[in-house]
Amino acid sequence: MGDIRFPDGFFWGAATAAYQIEGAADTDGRGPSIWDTFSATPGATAHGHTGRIACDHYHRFGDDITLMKSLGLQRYRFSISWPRVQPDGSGPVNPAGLAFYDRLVDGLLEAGITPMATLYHWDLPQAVHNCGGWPARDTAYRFGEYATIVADRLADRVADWSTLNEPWCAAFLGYAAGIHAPGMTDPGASFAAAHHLLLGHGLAVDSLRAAGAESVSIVLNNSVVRGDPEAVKLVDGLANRVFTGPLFDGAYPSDVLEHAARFTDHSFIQDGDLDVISRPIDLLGLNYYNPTWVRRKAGAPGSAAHPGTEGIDFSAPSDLDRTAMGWPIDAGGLSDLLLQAHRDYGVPLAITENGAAFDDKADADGYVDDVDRVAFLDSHLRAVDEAITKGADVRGYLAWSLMDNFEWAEGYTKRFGIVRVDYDTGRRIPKASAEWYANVIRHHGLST
Ligand code: GBH
Repeated sequence: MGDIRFPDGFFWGAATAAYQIEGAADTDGRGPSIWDTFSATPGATAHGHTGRIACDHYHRFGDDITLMKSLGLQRYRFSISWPRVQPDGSGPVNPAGLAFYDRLVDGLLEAGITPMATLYHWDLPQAVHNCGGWPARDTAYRFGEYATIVADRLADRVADWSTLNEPWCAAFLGYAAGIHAPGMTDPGASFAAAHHLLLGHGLAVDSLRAAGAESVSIVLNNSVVRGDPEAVKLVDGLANRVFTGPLFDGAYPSDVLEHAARFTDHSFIQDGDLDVISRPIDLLGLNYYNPTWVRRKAGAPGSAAHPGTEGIDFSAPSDLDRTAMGWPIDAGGLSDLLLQAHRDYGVPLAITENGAAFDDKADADGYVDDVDRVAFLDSHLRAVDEAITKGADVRGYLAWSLMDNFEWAEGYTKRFGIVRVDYDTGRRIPKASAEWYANVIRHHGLST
């Protein structure tokens, strides 16, 4: 094995999301989101943790930009909190909320870091939920309007935009499995939510184009599904094709519609919707953590996040190493993901999240020698290189995450950062993986 160099122009960075890092939940006129409500519900998150303070990035963003610069990050992917910008999710704009993202973007540009903004990373305004949330069609129109507000303000300085982060999680973890906000367990509602997320995406693409955005994308967490062909087809439909069919082919796959008919009459799909949903995009962002294994097994309960999968076993091979989340480690899945997407969608790709939680042990100075995370990132970057060598058009890589943060249902018990956050003091301490990553960026590749 020789040294690995990535293509000219291939970009390097890290990602975060608003609710996971900002804190300042009641500051400067921010309205409540479904994650404020959900995380305050007893039993919903580990130890009842919430994002009310999180990493206090809202007040520390200046130092965080300095940190990013010191690591040599070329790009920073963050999300914008809809309820900070529009506290009720419709009607009046909160000028102080928009001004925060103004300062963040200006600070990034001053530091020479290219901002990549995501409009929605799961923090739906509570007021929009109270009007029906994603299962209600109106939410898509509200999202399109919010997109216009944000794009009109920032698109003169932000070139790279994503509409949604992982609509699968928003729809199926939020409305079918109930493990994410708003905590519903109604499969029919989850299919309606998926459709309205897609419609909202299409409307937001129009908003972004009208404001002059240069590059418009959506971020998906496509599953690499391995196992029995019949089970693979079903789960691939529920995890991937239910989104990529409408987005890239302008139609729902008939097998997915037939399967979902058990839970819904599909009356939420209206004339013209698929034209809006399938507006051309410039880039597909893919988040990768691990593959999904499925096989027929009598009596298996299936996965609540994949409605109608009773009789399918979702367990991964027991010989694989696992992260602190219990997720199996399989770097090869990342090249499979990229090659499948390259073959099927005909659009440039980027890895918009990849990383892992490990059982970090900090020394007395707060330093973490996270050799396991370095090995994880190294093997996954080799998988990206392999996919590129085999022809995939991959434009860049973003590590998840810049820093430890509020890991949704797991609260602060799981750490994904390349930078440690001391939650008592708020101090940021780069881990060994951050130093290693800075070196990868400097060399534009890996040495063997
Ligand atoms: C990403 O989602 C998020 O974008 C980010 O905010 C988060 O912090 C990060 O990953 C780490 O969790 O089939 O029910 O067993 C992760 C996406 C996709 C992880 C589905 C778990 C299996 C769910 N996830 N996956 S299930």
